[in-house]
Amino acid sequence: MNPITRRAFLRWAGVAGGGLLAAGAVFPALFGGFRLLDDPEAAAAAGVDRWVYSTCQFCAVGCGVWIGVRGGRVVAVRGIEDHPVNRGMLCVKGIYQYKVLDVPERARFPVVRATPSDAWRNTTWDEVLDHLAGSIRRFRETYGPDSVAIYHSSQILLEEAYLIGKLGRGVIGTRRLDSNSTLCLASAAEGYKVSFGSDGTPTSFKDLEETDCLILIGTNTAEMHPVLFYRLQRTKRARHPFVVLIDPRRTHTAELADVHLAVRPGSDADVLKALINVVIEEDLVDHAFIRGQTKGYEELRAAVRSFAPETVGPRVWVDPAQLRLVARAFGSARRAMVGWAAGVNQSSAGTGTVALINDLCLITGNIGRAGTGPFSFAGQCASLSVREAGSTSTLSGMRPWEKEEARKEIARLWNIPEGRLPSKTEKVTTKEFWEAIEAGEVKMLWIIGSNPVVSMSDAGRFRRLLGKLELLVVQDAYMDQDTAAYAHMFLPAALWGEKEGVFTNSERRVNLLRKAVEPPGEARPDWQVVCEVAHRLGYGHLFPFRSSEEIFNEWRRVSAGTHPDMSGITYNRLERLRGIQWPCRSLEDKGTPRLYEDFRFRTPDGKARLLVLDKEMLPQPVATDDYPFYLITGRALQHWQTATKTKRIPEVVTEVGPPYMEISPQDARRLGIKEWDRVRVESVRGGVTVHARLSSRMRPGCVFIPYHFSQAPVNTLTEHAIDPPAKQPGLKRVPVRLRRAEPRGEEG
Ligand SMILES: Nc1nc2c(c(=O)[nH]1)N[C@H]1C(S)=C(S)[C@@H](COP(=O)(O)OP(=O)(O)OC[C@H]3O[C@@H](n4cnc5c(=O)[nH]c(N)nc54)[C@H](O)[C@@H]3O)O[C@H]1N2
Ligand SMILES: Nc1nc2c(c(=O)[nH]1)N[C@H]1C(S)=C(S)[C@@H](COP(=O)(O)OP(=O)(O)OC[C@H]3O[C@@H](n4cnc5c(=O)[nH]c(N)nc54)[C@H](O)[C@@H]3O)O[C@H]1N2
Ligand code: SF4
Ligand SMILES: [Mo]
Repeated sequence: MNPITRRAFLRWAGVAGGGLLAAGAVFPALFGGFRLLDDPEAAAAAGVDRWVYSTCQFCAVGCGVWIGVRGGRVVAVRGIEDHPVNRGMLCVKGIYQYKVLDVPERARFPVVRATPSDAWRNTTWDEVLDHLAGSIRRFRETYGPDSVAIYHSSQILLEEAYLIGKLGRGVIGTRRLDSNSTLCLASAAEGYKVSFGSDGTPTSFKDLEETDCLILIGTNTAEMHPVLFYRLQRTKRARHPFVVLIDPRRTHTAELADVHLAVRPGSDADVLKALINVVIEEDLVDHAFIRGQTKGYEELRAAVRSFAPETVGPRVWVDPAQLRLVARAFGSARRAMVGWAAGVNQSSAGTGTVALINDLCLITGNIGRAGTGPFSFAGQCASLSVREAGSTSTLSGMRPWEKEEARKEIARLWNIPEGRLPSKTEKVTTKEFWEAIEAGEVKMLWIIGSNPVVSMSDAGRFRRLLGKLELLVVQDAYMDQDTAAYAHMFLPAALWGEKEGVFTNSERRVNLLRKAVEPPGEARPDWQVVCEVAHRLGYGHLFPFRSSEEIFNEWRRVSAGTHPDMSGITYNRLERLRGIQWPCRSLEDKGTPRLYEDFRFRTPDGKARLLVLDKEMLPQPVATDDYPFYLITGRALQHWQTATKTKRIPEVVTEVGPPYMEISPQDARRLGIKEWDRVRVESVRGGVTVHARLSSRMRPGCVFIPYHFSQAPVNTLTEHAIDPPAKQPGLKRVPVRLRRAEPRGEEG
């Protein structure tokens, strides 16, 4: 078996677990979560016929896994010992992922119905695909290509995201194609674009192990990227880098931090401006780098002049001395980095905040060298793949949507007339096409691998507008997925382990997943469904693929010469080298751990831009007398997203329990709320009822609810305002009021 995994993890559990408990955490059972890593051994002891090479299906850390198969069923998962990402480690979700496949709720056959209130009727793939392709053709001809909308997640394969883009943009020609990246990290992608001229994470996990100063902002790495956190913990013990956490909550990630700034929700831009102010005023900048490699320094300097910590401190809830301390540590470190995630991205000021993170790195010369740079921690397993190969925020290959030559090139590579591509008018994303559905302009929506009635901002409104559609198609693995309740057609999808392909992790590492078992019933990989639809629309010659590998080989050609160049990557090389970081331009190329090592950026003059995007940042929601608390939304270690998978894992369900809210003991006492009381939480948009859990992680004035629970869908409370450049909604912070719920009758 795999002694390294188990031993090393138990050691971690001993350290982290003790700390987690000492932090007065709301999860006394967390430690148990790590202990359960014994489980695959038990499963393996029951006998495994073969171990199949793959990658974890959950987060974008991208841990290498062996899938254990017995008698045609997946019965165990263990970490790949020589994988550079995880060296055999896995977190609790990674270990248990084998439990999500063979469950009774899996969709096995395509089904249809005339209206969402009818019962489902079994049908054949032939019939349902004729129906789907026929509807696309009919709506396209009658109302134009934009009457067909497609929305997918980043939990499908790179090959699938690529193919959906080719069908959506190249064949249907719709502007209304988007992915859930818009809810996740669109601000990071856009922030990289405005500062460096292109999307693309500049750094590697290894840089985090080589840095001297690390600011973590809006990330709960301990729970969301646990194996990365394990690596950071080891680094902290071995090399003692200075670590700062900026998060309104004292999460488990704070255990790593020398300084924790428990900022006011939504105040990151001000905090970053204060840090930049100190770095500039105390002359901790890298003048040569600023002169040679950047543009806009004087404007930046002027824009942050009035942001001295003493001015900013009170409004961001931080002691000015702490802001100075952090700025000095960052400015004087030889190698410094900023890591961030959804706490920054999910904001209607997201892109501007990311630009400030980039500014801070640039003015101190912290980019393009080992242990330096801005690092957006990606969320889902394929979130980078969607940005690279998909055609949502850019055309495939991160080609700028609005550039004439990029459009020509894509049309040539796809062998379609350029006029088939949608017009290059303003980028259309989720929010715009929701409005178009409301206005009756969208006739059909095809959702692939996402559960937006729970995950979308302002979900109450989203649920209502689905009723306007003539056809809602849901393509998913589980029949009881919440959005399916609103659908007319359900297409059963193969899951991880049942198909082959690649995911790109947070550090641009392309990782391979081999197929281990057959999908249940007639479930099919998403790429096959896309090919079948293309055939029925008369474009079969452009979709001749018989395997994911054939799609990948086309994508290699399409990617050649672009930023995410994967032309040198093959499935066999991926398995042999345990993943390859793009760009990888030839079969001899071992990949690129770090971008911008020559200090030339992807702007026309090669210089990075120092930007303060004040005009593009919307004011953040502020607590009021009527809605005096900041509700922060986010996640818990054990559950995944809207829990469509993790609710199949009994150990997770038992450990997390029913929907809950974390509240500070002080606020609870003031409101007469006791542990486990049911509390009604209301914003101007809606309310949910949850159990109270008193937690010293919360500061007074803030409460926290994870968005995992469809029984208490917290997105019925969130706002719909979006970041103007990235179009990302502000999902993270909502002014709310609280009261103890009546004993009965206030559910959901
Ligand atoms: N266990 C688990 N892991 C996951 C996922 C999961 O569902 N479950 N999902 C994956 C995905 S798709 C993503 S995108 C990532 C998300 O990973 P993270 O972003 O790390 O997780 P979140 O809990 O969404 O938010 C992170 C932190 O942002 C803080 N925050 C909220 N508002 C603010 C603010 O205004 N300023 C600052 N500085 N911080 C703020 C919250 O308190 C929270 O601790 O996780 C990935 N990993
Ligand atoms: N309030 C609030 N809202 C949030 C967030 C937050 O922090 N706060 N986070 C946001 C973020 S970062 C994200 S990424 C989104 C995620 O939100 P969603 O996009 O809704 O993600 P999931 O809940 O994971 O839903 C994915 C669906 O895909 C299915 N699936 C899995 N694999 C496959 C496959 O291979 N093929 C097909 N066809 N289906 C598959 C699963 O069964 C599941 O139903 O939520 C966002 N919403
Ligand atoms: S850290 Fe992420 S990729 Fe690794 S095992 Fe956990 S969920 Fe899977
Ligand atoms: Mo995400």
